[in-house]
Amino acid sequence: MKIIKKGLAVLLCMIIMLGAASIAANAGTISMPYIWGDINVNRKVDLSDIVALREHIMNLDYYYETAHMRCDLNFDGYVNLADIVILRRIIFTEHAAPRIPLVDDGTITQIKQDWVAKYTEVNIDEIWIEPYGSYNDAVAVVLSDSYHMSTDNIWQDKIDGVAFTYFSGDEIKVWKNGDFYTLRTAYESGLITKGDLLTIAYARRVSQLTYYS
Ligand SMILES: [Ca+2]
Ligand SMILES: [Ca+2]
Repeated sequence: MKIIKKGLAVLLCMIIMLGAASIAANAGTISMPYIWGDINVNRKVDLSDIVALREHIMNLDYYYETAHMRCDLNFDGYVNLADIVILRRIIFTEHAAPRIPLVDDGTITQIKQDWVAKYTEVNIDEIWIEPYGSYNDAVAVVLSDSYHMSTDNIWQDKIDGVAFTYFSGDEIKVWKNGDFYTLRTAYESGLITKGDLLTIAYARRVSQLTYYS
């Protein structure tokens, strides 16, 4: 099972990296390959998804599996009745997916420059960056470069009830005014709100699932 876990981690890591361009191009719209609430992956959200979600609850899988990611609609790391409540709201009240606030190209370049100045010696073009939205000038991102290689550790951080699964090396950071913070520090120090945290969790889910759709 451990080998399978590691294989999945590597695969998901690759998918996250492949998804970078996609999320940047599509952020702010709802026409994404991953549709919030589409549990059975038929590109519609309807009663059949409630059936599929109930089936998943009866047969729980490991937390990092894609089915579990699709089912965890409130991003708390669990799949249970609370997610059915959200799904019913999505279906019956047209409850919309969180909107990911766009990050402009100039800000992306600035974040890369600040990252180089503080943490690495690589050329700015060698930095891979995936934005998860801009929140009152605080920008959530995943950054990597050849000096910061990922490992195959999987761990989960839960911040005020919002779960983030990390494949080591792809932790979400928050940039503001040239400084970088962990997501937890950014939230606990008031740089981002609980609502922002949920949107960031959604953006990450979109990233992780985009190439499975
Ligand atoms: Ca569906
Ligand atoms: Ca949940």
